[in-house]
Amino acid sequence: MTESSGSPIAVLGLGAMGRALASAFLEGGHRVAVWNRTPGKETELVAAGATAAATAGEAVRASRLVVVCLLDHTSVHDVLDPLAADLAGRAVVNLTSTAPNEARELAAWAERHGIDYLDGGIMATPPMIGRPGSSLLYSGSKTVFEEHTPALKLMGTADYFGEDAGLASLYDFALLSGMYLMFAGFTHGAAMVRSAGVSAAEFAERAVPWITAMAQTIPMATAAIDSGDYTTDVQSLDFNKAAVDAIVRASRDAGVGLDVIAPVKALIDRQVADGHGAEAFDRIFEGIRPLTPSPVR
Ligand code: FVH
Repeated sequence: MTESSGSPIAVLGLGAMGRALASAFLEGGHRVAVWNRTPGKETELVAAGATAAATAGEAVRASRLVVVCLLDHTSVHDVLDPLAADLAGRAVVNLTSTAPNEARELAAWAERHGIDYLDGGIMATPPMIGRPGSSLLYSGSKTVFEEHTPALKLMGTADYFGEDAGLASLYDFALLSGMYLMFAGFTHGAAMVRSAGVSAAEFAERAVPWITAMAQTIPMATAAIDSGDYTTDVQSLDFNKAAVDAIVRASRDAGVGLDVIAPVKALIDRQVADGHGAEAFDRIFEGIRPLTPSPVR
């Protein structure tokens, strides 16, 4: 069974993201009850047709679907714990960023209280919500995902990863790790060229197409990482060690801190010291992977 387009939805938490989510539901034709701990953030939503609930419980009782977008795991418990009885039999979609084990803990809490729980990770900024490029990842209750897919799709693309409630945030945080390291790498490069008076804006004109082109080569690394066979006849770890050592020297000469590049050098050096210099760069995976990784599915 899927919900009707005008069905009521409660949105708990009206930070920048919660407001964007509530707007998307309103634009999609839903009746939306909104609540925030601190009053005042609901004004524009109410003008657009939302109902301001005096309490979180009031918003919950008006809706079968409850979307939660708060600061963190603790704030989710702060808000939901007193409402466990009201939430029983309803669907909670928690889009608050939580670590995977925190999402699993919330799913177990919800199960104990008869609440249908779907966890989600938002791969978008508030202005992107409901627009092309907005992607949301889900895991947990398949029933909730299937029943509410039309509403979920109002926020962005909706992908379901399985019953393990921690999987969506595992993907979320893994993707964010890549993003943070990419931005950190850009700032390192920007610091290097600043020594020659080049602005970050000018550097970005070169960096964006370069990083975009390099991102296209990521799939070439996956076979080695997934199989554990790092044999290569191009750009071995020895080759990369020479390159990164030169970047370290150039950074030092330019007066740039090594905080971003040093961990990359350390990962390469470790593999080379262990006798893997002839193998591919992707072997640095072996230096950081879980000691007992799950088999590749
Ligand atoms: N904004 C973004 O770009 C990112 C994109 C990816 C996903 N994140 C996550 O979304 C969650 C909410 O983010 P946000 O941008 O809405 O955050 P804030 O604007 O800081 O709003 C936080 C709301 O949480 C409320 N809150 C905090 N602590 C409590 C509490 N103990 N009890 C009740 N509510 C609480 C806060 O209320 P108030 O301060 O206005 O009273 C805001 O409504 C977050 O997990 C991101 O990581 C967004």
